[in-house]
Amino acid sequence: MQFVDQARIHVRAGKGGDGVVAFRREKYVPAGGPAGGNGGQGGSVILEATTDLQTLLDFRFSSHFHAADGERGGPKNMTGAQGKDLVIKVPCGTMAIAETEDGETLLGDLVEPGQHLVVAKGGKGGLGNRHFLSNQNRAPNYALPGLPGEECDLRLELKLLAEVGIVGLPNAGKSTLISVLSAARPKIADYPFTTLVPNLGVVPRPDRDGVVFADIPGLIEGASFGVGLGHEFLRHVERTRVLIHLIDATQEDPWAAYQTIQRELAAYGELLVHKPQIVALNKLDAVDESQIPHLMAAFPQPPLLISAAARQGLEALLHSTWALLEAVAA
Ligand SMILES: Nc1nc2c(ncn2[C@@H]2O[C@H](COP(=O)(O)OP(=O)(O)OP(=O)(O)O)[C@@H](O)[C@H]2O)c(=O)[nH]1
Ligand SMILES: [Mg+2]
Repeated sequence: MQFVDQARIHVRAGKGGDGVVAFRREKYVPAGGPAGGNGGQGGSVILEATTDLQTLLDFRFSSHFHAADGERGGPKNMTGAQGKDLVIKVPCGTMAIAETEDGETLLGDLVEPGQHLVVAKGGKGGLGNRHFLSNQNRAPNYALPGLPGEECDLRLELKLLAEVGIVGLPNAGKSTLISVLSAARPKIADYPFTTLVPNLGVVPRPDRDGVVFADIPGLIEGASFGVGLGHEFLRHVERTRVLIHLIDATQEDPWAAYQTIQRELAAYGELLVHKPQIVALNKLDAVDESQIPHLMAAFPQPPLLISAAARQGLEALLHSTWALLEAVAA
């Protein structure tokens, strides 16, 4: 599936620095004692949750992450410098799952902004020969190498897909809408079921983080019972906070179209049909102006009037969306 809410990365922590063998050399002291320092600890790879990111999109372009190695110990009992940790920012809501031949292990859930999760621990530095000084051995001439850092394949999963779900019958213009509001470029065509999987787009919001919108395809009559593509995607609708219900105003009975979708949402679950919703009639550019009052009269609450293709009414639509998001957050 083509969701951008999953990413695979490889993480490798730094190797510990080697311990060293060294002896003190001092004036007037013929045979100085052991003085080889320990190696520094390798850097760890750490995930950090941030509200700056909404998707795992960035990981399509970089997928290998290595933290720095620790440095070798030095003479005069000097411990080598620690390798720097590598901090990878991920959106809040990201789950980190380690994938091994034996299966999968959930390493953790990054929920709160600033939360950290060590996904690969840096290797321990090796002990220098100074550490092995004892009464039995006054001049140990061995030291230990640093240990390798942990390494693993990680799957990142972002459960919180989108805050705003765009629902509506096939061909309503959902993909067109997300394409004019965000940088997403889904396929658009004048036949139903053009979109086969939900498209995500980040829609900029003034003075705030962008908001992830999802174009939820394939909802038709019977979707809640598994007809069409829609059933699988209703669970994504479940996770959104508000819905934009888009209706093609050029079809014969827009109100019937609205009710079809409402019935499917209701049949899937209480949660969906009671989700706050903005109703928008689309393709107003293709409707005869004299028809508009008649169209609107069918709806108990007047819907917003937009044209995604002609980019009309979008400001009002976004304005209502931000207000509704604020209201549900309060
Ligand atoms: N005249 C007009 N046509 C529009 C508008 N918005 C979308 N369309 C057209 O309607 C058709 C369907 O648009 P899509 O964006 O693919 O619709 P969709 O809801 O994503 O459809 P599916 O992916 O098939 O469910 C395309 O031919 C669009 O060009 C609009 O505002 N005005
Ligand atoms: Mg589409």
